[in-house]
Amino acid sequence: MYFPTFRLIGKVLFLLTISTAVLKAQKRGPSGLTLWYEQPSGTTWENALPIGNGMLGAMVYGNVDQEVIKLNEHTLWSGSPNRNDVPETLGSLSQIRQLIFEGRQKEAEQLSNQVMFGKKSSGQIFQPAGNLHLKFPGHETYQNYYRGLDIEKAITTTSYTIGEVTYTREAFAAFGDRVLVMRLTANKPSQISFSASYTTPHRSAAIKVSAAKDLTMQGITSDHEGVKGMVKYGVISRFKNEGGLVTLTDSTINIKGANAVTIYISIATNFNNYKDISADEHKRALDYLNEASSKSFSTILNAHIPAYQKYFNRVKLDLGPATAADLPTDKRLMNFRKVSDPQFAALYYQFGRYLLISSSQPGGQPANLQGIWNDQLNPPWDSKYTININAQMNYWPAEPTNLAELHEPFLRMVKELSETGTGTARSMYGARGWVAHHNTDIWRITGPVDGAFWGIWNGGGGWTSQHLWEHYLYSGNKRYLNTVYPILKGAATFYKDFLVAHPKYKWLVVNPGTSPENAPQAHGGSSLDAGTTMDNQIVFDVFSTAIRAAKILNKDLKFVDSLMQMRAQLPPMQIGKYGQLQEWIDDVDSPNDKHRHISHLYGLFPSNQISPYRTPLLYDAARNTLLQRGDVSTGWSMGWKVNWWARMLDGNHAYRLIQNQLTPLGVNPDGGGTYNNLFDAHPPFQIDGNFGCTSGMTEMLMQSADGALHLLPALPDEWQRSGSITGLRARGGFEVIAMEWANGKVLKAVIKSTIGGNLRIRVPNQMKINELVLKEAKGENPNPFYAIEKIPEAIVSEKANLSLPALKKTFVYDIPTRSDQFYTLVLN
Ligand code: FUC
Repeated sequence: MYFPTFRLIGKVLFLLTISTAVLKAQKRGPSGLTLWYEQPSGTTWENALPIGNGMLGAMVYGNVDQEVIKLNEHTLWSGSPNRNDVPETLGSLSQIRQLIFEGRQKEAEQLSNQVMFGKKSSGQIFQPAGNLHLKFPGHETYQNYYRGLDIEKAITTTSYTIGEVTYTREAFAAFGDRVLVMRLTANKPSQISFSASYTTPHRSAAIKVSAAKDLTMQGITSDHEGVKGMVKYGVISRFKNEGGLVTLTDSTINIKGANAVTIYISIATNFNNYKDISADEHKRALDYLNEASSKSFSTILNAHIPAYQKYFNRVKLDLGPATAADLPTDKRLMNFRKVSDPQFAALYYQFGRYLLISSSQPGGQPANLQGIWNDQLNPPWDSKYTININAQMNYWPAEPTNLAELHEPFLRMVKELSETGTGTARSMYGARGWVAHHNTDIWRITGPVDGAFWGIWNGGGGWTSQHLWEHYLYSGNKRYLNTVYPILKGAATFYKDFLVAHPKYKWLVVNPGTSPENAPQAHGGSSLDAGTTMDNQIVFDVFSTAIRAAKILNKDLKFVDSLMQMRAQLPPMQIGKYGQLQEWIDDVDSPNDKHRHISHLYGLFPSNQISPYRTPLLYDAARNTLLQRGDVSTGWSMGWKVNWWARMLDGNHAYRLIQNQLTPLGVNPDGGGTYNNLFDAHPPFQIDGNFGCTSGMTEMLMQSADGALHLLPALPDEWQRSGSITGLRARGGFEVIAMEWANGKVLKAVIKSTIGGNLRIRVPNQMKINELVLKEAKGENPNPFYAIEKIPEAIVSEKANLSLPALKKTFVYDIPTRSDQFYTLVLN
């Protein structure tokens, strides 16, 4: 029998299946690297999709009849050049120190609050530029809605259908041009009709349509905490219509019946640098606009994609199958902690890299607490730079995920802090060198902010300065080291002058200090102390890097001697009665303390003072501390924990943290999570959690801080089966061009040496090179980039119950390398 209708139905079904598959594939991008949704953002900022080119940022809502694009520019900050040093501190310094040494921390805190705080600005605010609105009459009802952010191309798309017409909007922050661009099209002619206007949360801004038919907005940023707002900004949007009619009012641009429209948005300020705001913002914005708008949409887009991909494509990550890629991103997020979706973890990883590329470009400002995206006049913590963890965390992925150039804005900020911080060290503490406390802003303030509990901590300079050293360790560029050496020396000089002998222990300690934002019960709820573990670890690193840099550059040998002598008098790390790494100089930690900051594990990550191979007791104590503090916490805290568990070589625990972090906000009781647009939730949104997790995932796959280039140090069961990564960078100028694994074993690793030297590699299985089975290496790695300072023996409480770690067998090989050569290792 022959049933033609059945065959027809079959054919239609077949075609339908094919076209749905094609549509789905289009939605999620060819490699699944698209965030996409089936509904508009509505009024929720954390639903909108971020675009940015380091100088400009925008959140695209994808709302259908009332589109909104929230605009940012990297230098648009409240206030003006100012300093917040408190010279009155010097007169009370010895009294504050004395009180702390006597165990009267609360009194020391009260005195510090009187003397040091409440007089000066606690830092200025990263402020928004305003909003561009596009109103589409008659678009209230629609079908086939889609919006997505393709992070392989750095472009957002919104599309929907009304009747027979499919409308598409594409938007991106141009790499190569200094504008945001949006293009509106339809699949039928003469369909694009809308009116465009601005709104702004700023109190006063002049909005008008200019003689050149541009939509313009000019304003000035806020006064804040006694500092006059003097950053002037201009926003200029130009509308290029293809067909149709343009009419204008004083403050709106109306377009009717166009075939397509391209919108160019330019934003600029008068900011030149932290001391100089004398530029002409309007001329700047107009120059950028004229330059860009002379080019077509496709010309700008064709330049944009390769300029962006120059960074993005350096790392490709495959963690396993895209089992759930057909689901929209918010649904995948909802499911992630319950199902296996390794490709979602890879998407999140790459989203972290996308965010860094989009919010931190050479010549621009460093990524702030929200990257470059903020729509509020008074955002949480001013969206500024908190340098007792958060700003540093933003830059953890920069070197290993092959975005070293994007470290530049942060490194330049450290240089500028060393300039302003010299005055702070002198006037507040009578010390040479430079210092920064726990916050800074675009004006590079280095004085204390908020209150003694948080702000008296003075390790911000020491810690941020270590990024300069790390940048050198990855590149091996001696000329660069020479240029930053004075900053490293200055950070060490500050501590040389500032350290005092502890009357009870005789060690040299930072006083006053804190262990950021935490306080033991035993100190009456005060955070102030002398010789906290984190402060000791930071000073140890600051001295060690200054010593090593000076030796490499063959300079300041007397200075080196004095630092070595002082370093030997720093407190060693201590292990307390609960088997924990002590946070304080006395054994006063509580095993029930769940505080989000675990500052004393700075020594485990980002530093390398605690190691499973070199310091097993400290390693066990750090593990106990991590277990006592628990997993779920604020977003960034969980991001840091991914890195710590990776350094613990415990991939499964690190993975649990990723699951906790990749949980919709509100599900973790008392903890953060992730918003629909994959922004990390403290809550509120803080970008550090995104960057921290991307860094942590890198540490799970590769580490290079502990004497070797370690492949697959902490691979969780979830990613064991098979996977690959390309382009990671390791210390000593090595690049892991490609690595493939299966069943937890490294199948193949191609490593490029850029500067030569011994490649010591640590792997979970035996490997061979050129058919030669490698011999296991012994002793210290002779490569100077892998040299590690000897850590003083820990002091261990008699009550501490410690167990030496049972480490998985690894294989360690030495391969002598030459610069610009490739080395291929394969599974034996
Ligand atoms: C530190 C943290 C807070 C927050 C703020 C920006 O003060 O303790 O949790 O992340 O920075």
